[in-house]
Amino acid sequence: MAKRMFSGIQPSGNLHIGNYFGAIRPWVALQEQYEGIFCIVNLHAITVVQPPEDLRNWTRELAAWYLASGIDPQRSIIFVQSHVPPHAELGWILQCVAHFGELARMTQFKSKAEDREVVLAGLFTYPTLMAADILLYQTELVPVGEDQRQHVELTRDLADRFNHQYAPVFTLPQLYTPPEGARIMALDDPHKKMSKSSPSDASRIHLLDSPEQIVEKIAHAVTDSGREIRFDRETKPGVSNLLEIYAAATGKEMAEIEAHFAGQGYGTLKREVADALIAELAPVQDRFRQLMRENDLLDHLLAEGAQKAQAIAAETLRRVKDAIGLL
Ligand code: ATP
Ligand code: LTN
Repeated sequence: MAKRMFSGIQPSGNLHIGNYFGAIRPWVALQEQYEGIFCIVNLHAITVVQPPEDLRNWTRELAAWYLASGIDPQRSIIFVQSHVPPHAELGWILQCVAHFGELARMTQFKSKAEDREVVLAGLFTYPTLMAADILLYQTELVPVGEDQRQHVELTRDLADRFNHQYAPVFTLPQLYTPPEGARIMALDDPHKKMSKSSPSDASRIHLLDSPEQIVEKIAHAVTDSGREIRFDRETKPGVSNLLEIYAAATGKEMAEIEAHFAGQGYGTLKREVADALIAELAPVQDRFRQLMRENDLLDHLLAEGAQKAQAIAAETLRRVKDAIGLL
């Protein structure tokens, strides 16, 4: 039997190229070797308050982006987290395995909590729900962007603790991050990660941006002092981010890219980065638009996906309850 990979994205805004290069595109490539299970994690999305109509739309759109990018529903399972109740159930149980202190150390929680006046309790326990997502499927590989490393490490710790405390139920998953595009930075501040929920639209390229918008946003991207085009995150964070985007979009090696841009100015670099992005995104955008016209097809695929996911998840949950002594 093929090894399994599991990953998910929150329907919490419009997708950007960080989500695409850091997550979705690696999933598509890994489908050749792994049985894929891809979740739309709407229960994670409500750890900050979302307008209901937006949540509904983003959920459908996310399913369409998965398919448009090349996730093959014949081969992989695509489903919505809230359609499969074992996620919430195991999420609770893992809250009773995790320690308060280890959740308090999660850097994503600390940075998200810092920005807001009201911090929901679910934002704090978020990593236990993510661990439940992964562990329900006896997952071997979790392909995600670099920012999720700490959550995957916690997942391994919780699985290992459970296995020793109760019974060996869970497989310990491995993290996978892609060689290029695992951490795309904000265009207006190369010290911050590009993110869906940042208030600044100019900070990110959305997957649905038009060629004109892409050219404009890249043209305004922050660069660095000096004129040299060289990959060095320390001293040239802005230029390095553009080079990394170029590498992700073209599949070329960094040494080749540096040689290509040697002696050129920032203007040339920006034009070529925009062109590479436009070329990579155009066919995905076409398929996305087509899929969004076929609501029935999306709903049908999501219902089918939920059924398949439920069958696997229910079996793990049964073993978990048995191990703990929940009658
Ligand atoms: P939010 O701002 O709502 O937290 P986000 O943009 O960080 O959203 P997530 O839904 O948290 O997106 O992440 C989905 C996937 O995309 C994860 O695997 C994550 O690691 C990856 N990802 C998110 N941002 C980036 C980025 N800037 N570069 C590379 N990968 C990213
Ligand atoms: N926390 C992740 C989304 C997520 C996820 C998962 C990723 C929820 N459950 C399971 C991989 C596996 C994020 O990107 N913010």
